[in-house]
Amino acid sequence: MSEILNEISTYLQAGKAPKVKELVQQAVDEGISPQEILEDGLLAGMNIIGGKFKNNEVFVPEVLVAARAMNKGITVLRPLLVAAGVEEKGTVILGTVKGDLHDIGKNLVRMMMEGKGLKVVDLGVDVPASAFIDAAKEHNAKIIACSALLTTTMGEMKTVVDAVHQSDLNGKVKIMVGGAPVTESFAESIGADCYTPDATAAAAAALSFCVA
Ligand code: B1M
Repeated sequence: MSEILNEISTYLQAGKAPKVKELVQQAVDEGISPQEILEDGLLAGMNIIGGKFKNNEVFVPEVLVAARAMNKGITVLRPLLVAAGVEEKGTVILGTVKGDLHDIGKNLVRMMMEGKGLKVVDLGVDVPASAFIDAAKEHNAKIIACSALLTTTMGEMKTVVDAVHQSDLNGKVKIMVGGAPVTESFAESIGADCYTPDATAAAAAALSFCVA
């Protein structure tokens, strides 16, 4: 693999956003394909950070700066990828449910999903069920992903699941849930399609739904 792609991966892991952006531009100028820069430079680095995060070798701040560096690199590539007709792997509607303002974990989920090449429409925090549904229809999404950090707002996930089942999205979108108080058995009890305990696992599961 080209040395510059290794450098992109290394600087991304170190969270050096301006350097990553500069190297991505340099790689483009050297004639390396945008797809190769994305897969073997940016995503390779993000996958390493994701693995370390899962194993508690790095923590939230490191993941946030690495994700920021990845986003800087992607700003250079995005127009080229679209022009080259590289299809995004699928769209995810993501948000923290109604009544809940915690967004740090949700933001990590977003970054990890983007790191897998998924398009994420982030509705933010305090998102009512109707907004998840409207956005999924508008963006032709494959997944609705809900985060909740409070035992008092977990129940809102059932409202989202019920609303999807009663809409014409039923059977067309998968509903993923997560957040500190959420468990596998809770997810099953409300009829969600998937529970994952952390952002890395959420991104892997979302990708598997999108490429299935
Ligand atoms: Co709040 N808060 N908070 N808080 N807060 C908790 C959650 C709490 C456990 C603290 C405690 O009492 N020990 C407690 C909840 C208790 C409960 O319900 N059982 C609590 C409370 C009570 C409250 C308030 C009610 C306090 C008050 O006002 N009296 C209030 C509620 C406001 C509201 O939402 N309506 C409140 C407010 C706040 C702040 C605004 C101050 C701030 C949030 C800032 C922000 O998010 N921008 C805050 C914070 C920071 C916390 C703690 C300290 C940290 C949460 C966090 O960001 N963790 C938290 C205590 C704790 O967890 N130690 C606490 C780091 C983050 C990376 O983890 O979000 O769990 P987490 O995300 C993980 C996984 O859960 C998972 O992936 C991430 C990691 O990979 N994940 C998903 C998350 N979403 C996922 C979705 C998926 C899959 C995985 O698929 C879709």
